[in-house]
Amino acid sequence: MRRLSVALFVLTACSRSAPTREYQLQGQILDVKPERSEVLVKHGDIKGFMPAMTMPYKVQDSKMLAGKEPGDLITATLVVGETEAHLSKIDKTGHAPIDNTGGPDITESDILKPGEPVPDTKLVDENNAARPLTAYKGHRVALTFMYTRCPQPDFCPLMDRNFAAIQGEIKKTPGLGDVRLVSVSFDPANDTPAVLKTHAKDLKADPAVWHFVTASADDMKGFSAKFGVTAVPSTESAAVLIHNLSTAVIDADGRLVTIRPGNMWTPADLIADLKAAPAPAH
Ligand SMILES: [Cu+2]
Repeated sequence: MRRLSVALFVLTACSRSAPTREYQLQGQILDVKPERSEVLVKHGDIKGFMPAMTMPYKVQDSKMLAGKEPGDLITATLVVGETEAHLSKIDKTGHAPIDNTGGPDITESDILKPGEPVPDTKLVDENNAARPLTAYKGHRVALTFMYTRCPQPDFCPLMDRNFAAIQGEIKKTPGLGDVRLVSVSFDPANDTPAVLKTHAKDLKADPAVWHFVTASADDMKGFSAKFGVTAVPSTESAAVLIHNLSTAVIDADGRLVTIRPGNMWTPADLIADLKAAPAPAH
């Protein structure tokens, strides 16, 4: 009996999730997006975690954004989990005009709007071959962001599972034969073409349909920002990135149809977006 209770205790201790950490930040709200439960904050150094930066943060509850406006000065509590970060508390301390000097890292105006041409970057695929987005002219494209080391099952691995399901769906739907899938890794330091190739094989990605690409760290930062994606190493481990997610549908002329932020969409949602995008002319 005694032995059993010891074993149970060990099991419980092992399954406990990784601890979260909390930081205080001071900054200014630049934009409020209640529908995305997101707020764009320009903040000072977060001691022990992050240098001064402007980036979008998820809030624990969109109700926290009621009455908040661009220009509000705030103090906030940032909760950092293993792979995600969000604000759990926001207190308004004042209001000031927004000073646009100093180059924020991502602003709302950086993020592509529907109808805009998706800019290209030097993307390299899992065969170490150049794979520019211009090569997809004439194809509707679903593009998502991920990295292969992601430890959070409902983040990047979910994007992989969703794309695998979409690959299956487009193969059996005659009207979707032109669709191509592109998974973009924002972790070029680890996700070399060889690593991406193994990952693609593990997912049974059909090389005719689904490609895995990455770019230099600099190019990737600018490219992912267009989709509202940021990825910064966690302080615990350089192998773990604090990041958000974004999945885009691009039409056959290379223009953005829609962006689905986060992980709440389903393969059926994306298939509907793809069907709504005009099929390429033959
Ligand atoms: Cu991830």
